[in-house]
Amino acid sequence: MLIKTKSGTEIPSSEITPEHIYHSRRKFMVGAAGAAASTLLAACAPSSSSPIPEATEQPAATAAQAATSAPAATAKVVQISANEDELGDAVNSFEDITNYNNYYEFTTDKTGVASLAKNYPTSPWQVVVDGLVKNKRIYDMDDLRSRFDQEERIYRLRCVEAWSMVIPWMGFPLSKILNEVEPLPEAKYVRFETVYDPEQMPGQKSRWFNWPYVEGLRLDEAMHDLTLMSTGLYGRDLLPQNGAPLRLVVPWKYGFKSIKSIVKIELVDKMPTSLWMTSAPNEYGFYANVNPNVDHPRWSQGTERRIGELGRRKTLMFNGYEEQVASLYSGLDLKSNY
Ligand SMILES: Nc1nc2c(c(=O)[nH]1)N[C@H]1C(S)=C(S)[C@@H](COP(=O)(O)O)O[C@H]1N2
Ligand SMILES: [Mo]
Repeated sequence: MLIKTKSGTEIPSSEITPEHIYHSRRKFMVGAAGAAASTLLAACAPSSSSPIPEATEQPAATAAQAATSAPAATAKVVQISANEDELGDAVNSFEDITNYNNYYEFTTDKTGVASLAKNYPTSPWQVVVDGLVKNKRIYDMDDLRSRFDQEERIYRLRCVEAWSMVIPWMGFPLSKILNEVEPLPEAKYVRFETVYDPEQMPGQKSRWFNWPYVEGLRLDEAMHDLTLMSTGLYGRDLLPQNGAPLRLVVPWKYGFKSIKSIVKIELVDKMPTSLWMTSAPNEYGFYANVNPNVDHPRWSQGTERRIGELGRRKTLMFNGYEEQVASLYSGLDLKSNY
């Protein structure tokens, strides 16, 4: 690929710092920079309503609940280092990101998650990292925040339901945890588990799903620098609806891989079975790489609706991260390994 410089000359992208890395690796000072540098972005985004009926992840038989409207998030002052991603796509508003969510532990209604999750207690919180590792560990959140620098990563999030957003996450690469616990040679996959708390998570009383929510990655995917453990967005700690206090973000895969509110990370030798593989194995596979050429059995994956935009845009191979991740899948048939 050739990259145009400001002077108009073209240079091979291999000879310069990839723009993605330039944009996404800026270390971000949380709080300290103060209000002077903060950007007022949240209050003026277009509404996310669309006349196009949305696809839905749920098994076809599950009836969606009636939409209710959530109160708008109150915090307006937000702080990020750039308001677009490396492709020039605008970041979504704080309002959209915190009021249009998939979090089936609370409800299958995307606009109802924020109010139902609002008071979910996310502190204190511990994360167990065990399985096939040399050093088993239990981290608490303060521990994770102080051990690993928080950086900002502006990533596209592409839901398998064919809508998308651009989100300025805060967090640190998952590889930092993995390097600390030291996977044993037999470890081939990483399995993640969300908290199980049906008393406070009404959706977990639904027997449609095999709770708790589980997801998995191959170890090399988990070690990839793009794979993020997120603790915040827009320069603030995550709100419950976005998976506080700790969630995974894998930007080249469909959103359902990015599991929320993680309490357990386990290194294993066999491919983990995710909640979605149990619910609808013919629709949601283990890999779940964003791929416009492999349709969902019930809808096309060729285009998507960017929240806040009218019309649709083309879905990009690996959600636009092809250069960084395609080599992970050389020799793998992406149609059967969906
Ligand atoms: N535990 C858990 N994690 C989850 C989900 C969920 O229902 N439960 N939904 C997934 C789906 S389908 C998407 S698209 C993203 C949405 O993340 P967001 O609400 O922060 O945008 O979270 C993913 N992680
Ligand atoms: Mo999703």
